[in-house]
Amino acid sequence: MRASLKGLHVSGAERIIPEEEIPPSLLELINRPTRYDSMVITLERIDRAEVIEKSLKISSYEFESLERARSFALQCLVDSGISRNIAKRGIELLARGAGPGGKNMRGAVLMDLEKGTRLEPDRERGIRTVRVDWVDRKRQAEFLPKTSLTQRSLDAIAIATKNIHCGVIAELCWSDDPDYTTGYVASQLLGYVRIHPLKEKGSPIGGRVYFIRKEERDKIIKCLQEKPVLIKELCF
Ligand code: PML
Repeated sequence: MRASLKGLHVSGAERIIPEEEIPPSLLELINRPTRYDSMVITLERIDRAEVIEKSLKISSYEFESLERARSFALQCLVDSGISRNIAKRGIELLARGAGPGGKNMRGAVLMDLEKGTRLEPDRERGIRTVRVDWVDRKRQAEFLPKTSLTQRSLDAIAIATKNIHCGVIAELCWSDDPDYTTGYVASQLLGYVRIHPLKEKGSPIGGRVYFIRKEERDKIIKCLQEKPVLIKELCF
């Protein structure tokens, strides 16, 4: 599902479900964005998906200021194997809007972790991680009230888990929703590290940066866009 308001993207979500769950899922997705004037829903048949047993391991950190939270995110990227300069470049890029003219991109930036150059074929579109969901989303959602996680976290954890599975070395993300200020760094080494606040409340600027090895670009793009992946369980 993709929804927009006055030509701007406001919400997107994806489900991999058995056929009988299509009607309730449609209802859920239609009610997901609070405001929109246009919505596109696409249904596609998938015959087989790879199952990953556990998501990345989740941890959460709270900071009293944006500066401290961003410098922690920087350290997480460095600890994940990204050089300080390149990690800084990724944070600065997201902070000013990675698309043309400082706008948000529809998908993620692919950043060469050696040189910091951008590798996505289209800078407006970016790369979207699709075809990923939970084996039993409802069951995973039952954990949410016992934690600080949200439905949005559930989607983001699935995306980040697939990204790392596909060969992304580290990911940096914060939302373009002006009211949602929690973001994360994800990597094989650190897991899914939630960080609050990674942006100022009210700011509509957000997105994702995937740090990758240049020589793996085509293989990673194919995996992110084509390989169906289902994740069994949240890992705490
Ligand atoms: C988005 O897709 O809007 C970004 C979601 C970030 C989720 C962070 C979290 O709550 O774990």
